[in-house]
Amino acid sequence: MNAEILENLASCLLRGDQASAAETTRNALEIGIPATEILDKGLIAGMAVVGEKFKNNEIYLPEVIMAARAMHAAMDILRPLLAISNTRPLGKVVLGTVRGDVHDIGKKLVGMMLEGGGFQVIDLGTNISPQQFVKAVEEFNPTHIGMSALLTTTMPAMKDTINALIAAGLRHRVKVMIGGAPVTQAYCDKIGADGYAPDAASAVELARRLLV
Ligand code: B1M
Repeated sequence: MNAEILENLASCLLRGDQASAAETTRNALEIGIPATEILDKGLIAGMAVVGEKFKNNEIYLPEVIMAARAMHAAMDILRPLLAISNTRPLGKVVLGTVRGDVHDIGKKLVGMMLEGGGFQVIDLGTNISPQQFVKAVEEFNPTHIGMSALLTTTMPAMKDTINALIAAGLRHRVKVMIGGAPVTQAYCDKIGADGYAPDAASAVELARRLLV
């Protein structure tokens, strides 16, 4: 039953069906499937298939856009369940997708999980320039900044942002976390970020580790 409903949810993404994605998510919650399982085995699994089909030219950009909208519709329902309120946050994370990159699904998931893990999250959005990150560090005085990149062509903006923080004399004030499908630990070491996380749950562990 659980497997069936989660497969159903994944196929809602493939069809780009926002209404069914939302309804199936509600049904899954009603029958007691935990929000994290709905996320991992339904939505993220579904989006992986979308990515594979896109790569193989079996589907095209409009279908991917529709899939992303369906994913957002489902994530909106899960958000309050993943993000518990915490009166005294462990830390403050300024989050953004780097310059030139509009992918935001993974970044939003990271934000939700961080909130659920007790962090205050300031999500700057997508296509965030190094200067915008610097301005946000000055304005919000966060403990961490989190950068997401989904394109190999936009990964260098992570290094540019670190350079901009150094130039502004702010690098020592924040821990820099990076992630996104093409990002690796080796890249993190190469550009001098403080940590890399492969997925949203590990991003929370990393943020906690970097606090000490
Ligand atoms: Co685009 N796209 N896309 N896309 N897209 C990819 C990334 C691609 C791999 C598809 C493919 O070819 N198979 C490919 C990149 C190739 C490359 O660079 N190596 C690609 C391309 C080429 C493009 C365009 C250039 C296509 C075009 O225009 N011809 C274009 C670029 C636009 C731009 O950004 N300038 C483009 C556009 C789009 C859409 C707008 C249609 C849409 C994005 C909608 C949106 O986000 N609102 C889209 C989508 C949806 C995808 C795929 C299919 C799915 C991405 C996704 O949401 N995955 C993607 C294929 C794929 O990744 N398999 C693809 C689900 C999400 C939960 O996973 O984002 O990896 P992910 O996040 C994970 C982890 O990576 C990690 O945690 C998350 C949750 O576990 N993580 C972090 C992410 N950020 C983190 C930060 C952290 C820590 C962990 O710390 C701060």
